[in-house]
Amino acid sequence: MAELCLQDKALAPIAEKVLAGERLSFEEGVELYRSNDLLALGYLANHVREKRHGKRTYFNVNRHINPTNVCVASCKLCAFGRKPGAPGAYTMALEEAFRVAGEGWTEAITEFHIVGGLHPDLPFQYYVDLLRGLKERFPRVHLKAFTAVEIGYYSHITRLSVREILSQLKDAGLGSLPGGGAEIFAPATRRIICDHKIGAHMWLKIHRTAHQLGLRSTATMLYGHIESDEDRVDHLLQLRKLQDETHGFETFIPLAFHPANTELGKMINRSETTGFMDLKNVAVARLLLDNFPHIKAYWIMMTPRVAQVALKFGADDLDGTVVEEKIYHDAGAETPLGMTRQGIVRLIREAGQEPFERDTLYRPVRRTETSVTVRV
Ligand code: V47
Repeated sequence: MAELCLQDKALAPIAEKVLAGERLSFEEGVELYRSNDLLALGYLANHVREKRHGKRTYFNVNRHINPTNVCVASCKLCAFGRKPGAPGAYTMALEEAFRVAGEGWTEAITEFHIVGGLHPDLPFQYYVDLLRGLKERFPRVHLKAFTAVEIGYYSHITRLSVREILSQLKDAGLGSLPGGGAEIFAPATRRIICDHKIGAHMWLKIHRTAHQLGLRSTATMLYGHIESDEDRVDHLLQLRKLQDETHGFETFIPLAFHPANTELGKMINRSETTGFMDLKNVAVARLLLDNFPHIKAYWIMMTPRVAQVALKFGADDLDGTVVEEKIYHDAGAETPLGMTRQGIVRLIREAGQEPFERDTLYRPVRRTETSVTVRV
């Protein structure tokens, strides 16, 4: 404790617990969010991060693919979804999706991150064929695809169980689930920001089922809109509880709300989150989610500058090359659409840390001039 100078004395008992490796309670989580002693939060979160990972910072070379933005839901938080036939609405034919997947191939991508809208007319078979076709063309690329919200929708339109949907997608090449659609679990807030989405119970059930089928997944939380400190802590502790049960989550990613072009942005008339809030969310997540191996700084959402600093506030993973991002850029993000491998490595090195290229399952990726291998 000698190195830690607390400005907020209320943090002292929590700091003792963190340094002793003890689990924090709901009330202590709220206390962390209420505190403005950002450097103390960062010190404690970095302590936990370094105990787990030392100076190692993970990153991956991935590509996002959004096969359609047509969506039957009208979530107030979203600027990406379009109604059928509306200006800017698009749906990729399978061949087009395969072509898009191959663009930017020089970076030797190890992961496709695939999410899209809830399309009213595409049959479930489209998604099965999409995965199967990608796997045939890019057999070594991991397919991280479809948020729990999309999985729930496929179950709804086919009347098949979640387990059956996930099993069919797994057979077609699904490797893991991304963490989108979690937003905020607290029902009163969730009803306002995304009343058309599945509820918390269903989101958690889908991830639980995926874990039972041997799939790994990630989890997210959307902050910086109308949620309270209690909502955030409740969200994180529900994730922690499921992780105690399944140990299937690899990573947690705090996502900052981008208000431009969204109904919610108009309602709350608030600008984007600040660096202070972004760093606090990374640090508190690292402190509360004691059973999550990784905390990711998603530079697209928090800017490369803040994401780099987040590596000293609890984050151990910097996502990713991305190549072409749509969800945040439709909501006004001014970050680039993607970053090179070298750009990511530079951010990590200049933070005094050691870049470690991983695949989706955190296995090391080794590159030579002509080949890329994943050590299993
Ligand atoms: O679920 C949508 C969010 C998520 C907005 O799993 C918005 O590794 C801010 O989940 N402002 C999709 N956020 C992205 C996502 C993700 C990103 C990176 C890595 C991983 C992972 C997952 O984006 C949605 C929603 O929470 N979102 N609209 C908006 N206006």
